[in-house]
Amino acid sequence: MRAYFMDDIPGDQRLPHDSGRETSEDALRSIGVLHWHIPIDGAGAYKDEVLKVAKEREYKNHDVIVINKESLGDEFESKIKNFYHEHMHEDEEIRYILEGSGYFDVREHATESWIRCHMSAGDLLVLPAGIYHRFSLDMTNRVRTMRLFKDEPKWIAHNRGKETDANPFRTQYVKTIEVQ
Ligand code: KMT
Ligand code: NI
Repeated sequence: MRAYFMDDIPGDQRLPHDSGRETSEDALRSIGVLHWHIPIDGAGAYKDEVLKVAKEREYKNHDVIVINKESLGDEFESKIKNFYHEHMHEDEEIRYILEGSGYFDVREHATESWIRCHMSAGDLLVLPAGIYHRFSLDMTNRVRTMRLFKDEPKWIAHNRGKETDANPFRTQYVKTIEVQ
């Protein structure tokens, strides 16, 4: 995974938008974002490894989603739009890339900058509850991802706005990162 600050140049969300400013795993950790690389091996040991992380963090469910035009059909445009709308969840979320690549953008609270995490097969990302983020395909237009859920496999996104800013999970997140 490569993580860097995005540039502010308008254009296709699937382009890299690379400002050239790198960020570090430490900087990501300071906003509650964790990354592991668990290589996909033919024997399937990666699965045990991912599920072990999930169990340690008390996850109960997971699913696998293929994000591309062919697999999502009529839902493709609306899904892509919703994923890229800045949002947060009331649960922590884990995403593990099985095939292909894509971008998870996370908002650095102190600077309001977007940090772009370019994830590819074997990358696992933990996004804390309450962090503003979004997802985009890259120019390859396809990703197969395991989504791990603390509870039922539902995907409730709270789009950024006044109401979401006051959501207790959001205010708790902001408090947690500010004391560091
Ligand atoms: C999210 O929470 O933004 C997503 O799950 C995006 C789709 S998973 C690649
Ligand atoms: Ni999300």
